Amino acid sequence: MTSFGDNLKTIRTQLNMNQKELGDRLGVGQTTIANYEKGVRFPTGDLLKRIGEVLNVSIDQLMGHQVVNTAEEPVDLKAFKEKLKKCLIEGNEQEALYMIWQLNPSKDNILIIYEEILLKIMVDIGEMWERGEVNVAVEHFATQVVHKILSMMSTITGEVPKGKYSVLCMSLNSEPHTVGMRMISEYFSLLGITPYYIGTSVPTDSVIMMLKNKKVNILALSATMSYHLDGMKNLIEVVKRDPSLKALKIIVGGQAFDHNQEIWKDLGADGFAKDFISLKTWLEEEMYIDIVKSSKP
Ligand code: B12
Repeated sequence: MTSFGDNLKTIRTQLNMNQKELGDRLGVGQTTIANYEKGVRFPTGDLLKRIGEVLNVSIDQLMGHQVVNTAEEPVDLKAFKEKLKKCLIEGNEQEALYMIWQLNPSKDNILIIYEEILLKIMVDIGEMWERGEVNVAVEHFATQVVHKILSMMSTITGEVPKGKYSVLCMSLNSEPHTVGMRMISEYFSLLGITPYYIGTSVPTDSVIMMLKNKKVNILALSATMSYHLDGMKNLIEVVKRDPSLKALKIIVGGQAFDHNQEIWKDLGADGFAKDFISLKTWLEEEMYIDIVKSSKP
């Protein structure tokens, strides 16, 4: 199988089209095309489809595939997950993105992709790391590709009606585990709640400023390692003490709560959710947000 970048270059030059001409047709710069051809970037969402249309070739030809399964065929989830995991472990980012793209991510299958595929792959990789079968570099690589997949999915799941609520999403202190919070933030977006995802290691005064400037309604905090729970408690205390943030609600989650799900109460939070569905229930039952009206999942 030849790479996407090589195929793009071959097909483009066969058509006597230079990088700028192709970029103009697609509404992107010449350097973007150059980066695709060098294999340092990969087109997300509709762009891959549009490249195929402009060059008059199928996506399979662009990807160098001879035979592919289409998303209309039922997907064997277990086999799919294993194949995708292999791509992540072997460093095959392009193939990984393409596999997800082929699933046609939509509001109807997004939770399956999150929970049955991406989450399970990350848990498997964690177990492989524990057994010494993969090293930290592989774990980091897989994480970065999952972040890319999440970005790609958010561009192709389609327009979601924007509601009046917004949420600031972050992990605590130097918590390096960010995929869970990122996924949850994408999920908020699908529910029509505008997310501001700010990652990890953000100083408290910047967090407070953003909560105020963006008039955020919900603060979502994630911790995986239990030693970040103290930091979570401190941040919650500061936020709750601020009179201008009285209406703000705080929801917490992450693997740090796996051993004792009740500790969120001691932290001063307004709620805890262990996964996507319990988050949706909390939003509906505690925040009285009418999710059904605004979006599908
Ligand atoms: C990738 C990874 C890393 C990467 C993180 C990169 C990144 N940018 O994320 C790196 C390599 C940096 C890393 C480092 C470490 N890791 Co690590 N890591 C993982 C791994 C393999 C995957 C994590 C992941 O992405 N999971 C998938 C996501 C989707 O799941 P999730 O985070 O649980 O999120 C879900 C829910 O929890 C919930 N949720 C999460 N946040 C929130 C927030 C809200 C508001 C809500 C409502 C819900 C919610 O929603 C999500 C969807 O259901 C896990 C294995 C595992 N079982 O998860 C180990 C794991 C978490 N790591 C572990 C360890 C021990 C470490 C290290 C301490 C290793 C070391 N000795 O150095 C360091 C941490 C050092 C530090 N500074 O704290 C252990 C933790 C065990 C524990 N609890 O004590 C695990 C479980 C591996 C293992 N089996 O031992 N790790």
